[in-house]
Amino acid sequence: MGVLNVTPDSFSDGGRFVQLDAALLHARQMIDDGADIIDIGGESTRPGATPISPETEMQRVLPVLRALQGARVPISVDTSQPALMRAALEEGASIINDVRGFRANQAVEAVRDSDCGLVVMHMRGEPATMQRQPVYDDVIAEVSSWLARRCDELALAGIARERMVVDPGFGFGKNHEHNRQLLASIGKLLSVGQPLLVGVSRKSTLGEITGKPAEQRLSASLAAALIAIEGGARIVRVHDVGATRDAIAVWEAVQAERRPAPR
Ligand code: 7PJ
Repeated sequence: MGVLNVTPDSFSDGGRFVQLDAALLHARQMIDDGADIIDIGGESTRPGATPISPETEMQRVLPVLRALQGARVPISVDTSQPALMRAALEEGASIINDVRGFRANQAVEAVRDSDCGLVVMHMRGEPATMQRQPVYDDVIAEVSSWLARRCDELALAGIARERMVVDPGFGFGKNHEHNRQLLASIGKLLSVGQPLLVGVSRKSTLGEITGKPAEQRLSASLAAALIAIEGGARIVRVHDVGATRDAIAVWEAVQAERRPAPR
């Protein structure tokens, strides 16, 4: 899943893709580089980010989505706003990726009667405050049981489980130690029973480990993506699609040798 930020203040692309043309060029490049999904986001959810109005978010996302109609790959929209979810589905989006797990009033209704995929992410708190000393007894158990319960609730509300993917939400109400613990035990999230999506690309935890700023976290992001995949993640949400494709190709080639030969 290639990240297409259309936020002027998104931390790693620094607002370079606000312009529609630039966004489209970037999306096409990611598709050429082998992205299977493009994830368009118009709300900055970086720690400490101030909320934006639903109108602003729609104005950022919808023109890009419209221009990507007919793309070879499914388009995902990264939003928590029910109005944008509805509009995006009308404009042909295939997936709604909600960092708040469809908890907003009317979010479930907005997606229920379509057949879109849902990315159900765990976040503790809100972006403005979520990094103020989050506390967990056992981060993997708590995130895992929250995701399982949220999927149960969504299923009860009438959404087929086949439509749901879960995501522990790296950096969303988690400190660096929590993020490392989550990545170390990522496979335990498979017990939720839904495919797993992981987004660690360029995140600050990788900066903490390597001492590098966001634009120099490619190698760290590749290492983290491979750890996630080895642990069982089915989708990785990344900025650097071509490089991640190559890293995965090496892993897959080796993985093929690990399988017992058919007899
Ligand atoms: C994630 C996301 C993530 C999902 C962002 C960033 C911050 N959606 N949207 N998972 N992160 N599903 O790209 O660093 O980890 S925005």
